Amino acid sequence: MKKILVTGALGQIGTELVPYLRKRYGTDNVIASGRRIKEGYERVTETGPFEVLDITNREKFSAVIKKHGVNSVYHLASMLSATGEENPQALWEVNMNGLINILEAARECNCSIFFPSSIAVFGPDSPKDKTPQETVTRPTSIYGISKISGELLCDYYHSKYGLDIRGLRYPGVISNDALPGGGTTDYAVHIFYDAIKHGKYTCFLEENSSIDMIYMPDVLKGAVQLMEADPDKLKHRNAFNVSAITVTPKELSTEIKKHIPDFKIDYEIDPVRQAIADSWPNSLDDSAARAEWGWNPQYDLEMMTEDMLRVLSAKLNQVS
Ligand code: AKB
Repeated sequence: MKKILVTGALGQIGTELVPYLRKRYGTDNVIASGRRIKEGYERVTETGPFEVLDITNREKFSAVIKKHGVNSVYHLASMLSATGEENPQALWEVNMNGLINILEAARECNCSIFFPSSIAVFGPDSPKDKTPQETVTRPTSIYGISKISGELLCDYYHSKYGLDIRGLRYPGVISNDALPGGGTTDYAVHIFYDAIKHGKYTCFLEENSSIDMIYMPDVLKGAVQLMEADPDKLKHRNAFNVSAITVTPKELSTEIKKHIPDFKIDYEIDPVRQAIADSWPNSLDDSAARAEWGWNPQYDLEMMTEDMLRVLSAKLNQVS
């Protein structure tokens, strides 16, 4: 029987992954965890087991794993690219030392691990378009450096200790429940909130900055599909490129305008986030994920935009 621990359960992905996993594997078999209990997140903290857990605390982490008999960890806790540039040392502590703690605890209990990596592993020397699965990486952001180091460390723990560690390189994640915190791709979520609330959005990236995105239902489906995939079919196992939507701020605003004709976008470029975006691929080649475990995202730009506006309009109108 699966006993799953989710770290970072109150983050953008965790808030939706926990209910998804609880529905699939049973409420009591999915233990959510986060650094503190946050108000407004009762849908995660009060609908099943929840542990207050700082991943930099190795002893507490091992104790939680043992207490619940955990045999699989979805390790989502991470600092993102923009906040990482404000405090690189703090990012290293969370992203790298946190990961080592999880790998070590997993080694004791032979847990499987899901480790989300990112398009941030690529850098200015990587091919820009349809960036291949295997190519030059050499990231320049501290976040990207932590993610490529994490990928290598996960591969090492697999080959050295036989741990079953799998993971994806996420592009920007678009969702309508918890907001993303401190990423370069966050514009693609904020634009929807501002379009509905104010009819306009000021974007911190240039209009033609192309970055790949995926919509949350595909994120959830992909993570579980990879973790349930037949290991004999996985040539890579870890760090799969995945993508669904290749888009620029201008193209996204044009799509939103089809639904909100008066919507306006202007630009106030944030040099830190623009430099990060410029160092990342314009688009990814995700053929390895498609071939090895059947990655097949459902949502394209049109479907995602329509769904985001429908769900968020209902939610925001309810609040006001
Ligand atoms: C970020 O923008 O930092 C993240 C990512 C692409 O990993 N959303």
